[in-house]
Amino acid sequence: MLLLAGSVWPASAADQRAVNYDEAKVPAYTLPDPLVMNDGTTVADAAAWREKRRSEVLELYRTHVFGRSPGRPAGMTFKITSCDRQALGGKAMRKEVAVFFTGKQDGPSMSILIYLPNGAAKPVPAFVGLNFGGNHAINSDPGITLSTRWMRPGRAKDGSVVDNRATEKGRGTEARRWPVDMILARGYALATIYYGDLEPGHAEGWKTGIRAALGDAGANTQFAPDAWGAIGAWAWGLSRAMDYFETDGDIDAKRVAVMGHSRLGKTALWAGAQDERFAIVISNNSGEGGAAITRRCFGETITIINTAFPHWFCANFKKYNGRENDLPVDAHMLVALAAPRPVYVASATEDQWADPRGEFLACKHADPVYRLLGKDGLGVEQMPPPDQPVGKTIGYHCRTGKHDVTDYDWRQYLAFADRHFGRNNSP
Ligand code: GTR
Repeated sequence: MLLLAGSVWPASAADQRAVNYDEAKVPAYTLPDPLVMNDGTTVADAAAWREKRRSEVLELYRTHVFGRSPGRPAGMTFKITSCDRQALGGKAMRKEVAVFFTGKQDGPSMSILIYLPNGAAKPVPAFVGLNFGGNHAINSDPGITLSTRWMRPGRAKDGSVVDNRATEKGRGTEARRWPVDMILARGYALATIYYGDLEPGHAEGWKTGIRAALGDAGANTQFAPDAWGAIGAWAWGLSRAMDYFETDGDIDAKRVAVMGHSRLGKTALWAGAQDERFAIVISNNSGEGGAAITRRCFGETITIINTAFPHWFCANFKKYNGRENDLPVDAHMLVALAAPRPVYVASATEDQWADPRGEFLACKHADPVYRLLGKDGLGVEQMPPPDQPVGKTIGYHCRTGKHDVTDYDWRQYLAFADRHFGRNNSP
């Protein structure tokens, strides 16, 4: 299967006919109120959100959408496998850290690639995100270890086909989405992990991923209806990276922003929802199952996503195919699970598949939770024109262009992090 742009990928011709891109045809819907408890009573104050309602919403997401993930494995160990203090022409320290989930070096593991800005006062704040193409794809730095995991077949920069083994040609193929120099120049570290270390990105990927190695896969054929899907597995890996950051004196683990694009944007939202150690949560073009209001049935729908990617969510989520209104949550509640921490949602004008307006509305309807917690939330009522970032503790923009991560997006994330981390280095 070749990697296709996320903006146009309905599962079949029939699904394609069913896709709605007409605002006038968005059905009438009522969103579940994030501030109404399961028993019908209203959340009266910040303490009630923190102590009761937040866990209820999290539990609803676990049961119906992403499934339940295990915690930190007891025997997990870390090993620095490489360190170069003069990487990228002297600009950065590059570290690679192996995380052995069961403590066994031949057991399930992931590799974290970290760049730290040289000359910055330590510990530094950091961005962490999963990548699609292997750590070696995020920069052409020849010092990055080539991934030995399964790779999605694709094309190298010279146009030649890269098969499912990483080769030298794969280096830097995703660099466009990872402006390492810009991030370092602003005084942030960047940490990234290949998502395939946790679970390769295809329907059978779980068999060689951590869900089989650590989860409740049993005979490797059946998952419990609320057991974690692939997104749960990927998000779990981000929390294990956070476990590592807490041990690394170069990184300020209290100032880590988790960021992801597309399916990995859904993953970043879910990681940030479950793990409050992430200080900022950033969703780039996450769309259906991420930041887009699913009840709008605009662009990708639950049926389409569960058909094309049956492995992403828990089995229970399939009950909501074509029954969006019965789902006890919607995307505004996923955004609100970041509260009171800053959360940023980014859309793109040509990414109608991900429903930019639905992503904006999720921010807007998360706003009451932020306000209850004494934060200033989104602070606007209307969706802003393209390329006009808005918001306070909830940030939002809709960039001109396609489903992608661009320097424009990163500039907004850096400025947002600067503001919330009390840094004054915005250009
Ligand atoms: C699309 C999918 C989106 C998005 C994207 C990706 O085709 O429909 O929900 O997640 O793939 O992650 O590549």
